[in-house]
Amino acid sequence: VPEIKTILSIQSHVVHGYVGNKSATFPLQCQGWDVDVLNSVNFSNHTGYGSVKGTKITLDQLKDLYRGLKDIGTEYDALLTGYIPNHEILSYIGEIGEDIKSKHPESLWLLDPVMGDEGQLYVSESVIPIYKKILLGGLVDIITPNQFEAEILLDFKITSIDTLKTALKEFHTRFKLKNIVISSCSLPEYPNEIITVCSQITPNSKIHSHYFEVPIIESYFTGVGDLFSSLLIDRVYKYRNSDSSNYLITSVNEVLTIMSKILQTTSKYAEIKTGRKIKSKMGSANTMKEFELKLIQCRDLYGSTEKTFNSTHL
Ligand code: PXL
Repeated sequence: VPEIKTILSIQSHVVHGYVGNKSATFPLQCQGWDVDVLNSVNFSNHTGYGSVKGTKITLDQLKDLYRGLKDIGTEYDALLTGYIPNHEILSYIGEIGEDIKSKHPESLWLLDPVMGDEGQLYVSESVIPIYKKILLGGLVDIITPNQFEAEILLDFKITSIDTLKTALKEFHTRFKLKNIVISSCSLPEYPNEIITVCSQITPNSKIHSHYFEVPIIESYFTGVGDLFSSLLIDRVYKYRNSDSSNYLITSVNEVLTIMSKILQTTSKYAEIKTGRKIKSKMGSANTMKEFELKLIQCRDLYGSTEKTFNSTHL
């Protein structure tokens, strides 16, 4: 009988579409994870539609649910945390992380500090100091900020390969983080690509950083980061004890390879349905619907170990 791993995933729920837990759960299940799904919000759809209904979890509700999980004795091999709308909830999720890690120090915590993108914050500003506090607590194994989120956590702008290197060093030294993946960076040195960077501390305490140049697919996708972190936590969990100096690069390469196919598939379906190429974020709700990630159509991809990207030492 294949071993089933257990993960607690704390992210958004949307009734329609694929962001947050709706984006992470199915791929994780396909990879043999028992996913305990704790929803930080219960929305009709993602916020990019311009129109959204629903509710956010309250602190009391969250405490109640976690107490319920403790009462029945749940245990986890991994914890995945994503979009958390406010600082009280985030603070308590910090405590949940501490609780899980105290029971199983070897469990893996991937924290995606979802705060915004391209200069725009889409959570309350009050979460910023709490994210910093959680990271300084030393229990998070891997973070996956985008460029904007990395800049917020470090209080400086990433504008070049040099400042990117400084950013990674700061994450490793100030926040004592072992693994960092900056999922998407736009740098003037690479006008036609998105840069994905991964950096890890080797067993002899050296910083090992690599980047991948990922061709930009001009379109409008949402939930991409959530899918990325779900595929990544699976790979890192599987590979971290095998090839200790390179597991992060291998993991990121496999995830980028799958992501690239999913985005191409999503784009293709959307173009066929709408009859045109869509490159801007401004769209009607009907167009937005066509750009929901094609996670079901792509169900055979999640286990792929293909690696089509080249990494460059930073
Ligand atoms: O993918 C990030 C995300 C998470 N949760 C909700 C969102 C979004 C992005 O739009 O709207 C509710």
